Amino acid sequence: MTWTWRGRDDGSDPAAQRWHQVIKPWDAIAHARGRRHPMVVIGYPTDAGVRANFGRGGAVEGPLALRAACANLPAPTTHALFDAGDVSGGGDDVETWQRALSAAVAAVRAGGGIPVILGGGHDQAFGHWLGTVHAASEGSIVGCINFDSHIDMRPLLGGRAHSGTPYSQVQQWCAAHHRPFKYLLLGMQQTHNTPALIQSASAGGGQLVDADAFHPGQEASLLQLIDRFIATVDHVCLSVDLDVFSAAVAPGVSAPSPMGIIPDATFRTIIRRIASSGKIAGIEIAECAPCLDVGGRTARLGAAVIDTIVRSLPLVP
Ligand SMILES: [Mn+2]
Repeated sequence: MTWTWRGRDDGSDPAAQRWHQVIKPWDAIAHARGRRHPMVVIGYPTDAGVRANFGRGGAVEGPLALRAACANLPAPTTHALFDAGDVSGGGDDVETWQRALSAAVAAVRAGGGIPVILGGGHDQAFGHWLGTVHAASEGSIVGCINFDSHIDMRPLLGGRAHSGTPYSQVQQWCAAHHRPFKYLLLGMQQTHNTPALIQSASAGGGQLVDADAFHPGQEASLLQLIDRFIATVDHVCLSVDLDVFSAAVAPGVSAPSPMGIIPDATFRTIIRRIASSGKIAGIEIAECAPCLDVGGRTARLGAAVIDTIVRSLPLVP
């Protein structure tokens, strides 16, 4: 389905404009030069990976709902906004979707943009990361920071990817190419991951931070841990799976989290710290399923998270 950007209009004063008034179609060739810090929306309209993972479908409509929720956000004063459209063509084949996203991300990176991926099942995280690696200079280290209640390092099912495998795929790619695997998970719920999975992910190089760490008393040590992780990588692919949040604020996901984190001041401090690192190569919002949502609150939360990140991105000269 095609989306036409539209929304509230308070006039053409730059300080009064919203996303829908300033966002332009992305053309990497035309925009590669002369545009400062472009942010480029890419839709990942599939829940094939969610269904292959025995989850509740609906994320296929996520990009549409997230675009609608972003339309009325205040236009950033520091970044030009573009929309590269949706990737397509995968049918039920998750790896085909991942390859299509990887190509789209690499093209945006080559054009000097920061992709803003709107999902879609969390299998998108592998395409996001792989496209970033392909566009990055040889030998640079691309790390993953993932807000998620699930580790998403489960084994492939019959050799096939699904929404629970993106970071297993990153790990396997790194092992096959003799590259360091850099993965930081924030907001894990013990309830949603087996002890075997927690053990194997930790042993395999994943750094897992429990949702209980999102507490004002632990904020300083969590910020330190994040700073230390970021210092070990050249680029960060930042992913926010909306099921990291409590089902009360994010009901519109395949696998809601009754005891998930809330988007309070501690969460905002954490995500601003990551965004301000200067190493963000791409941003993604995963698992937005509008048909499971309540009054659009999950899509609005996804848009608010994007807005919070974009406001904290430093201006790279
Ligand atoms: Mn996930």
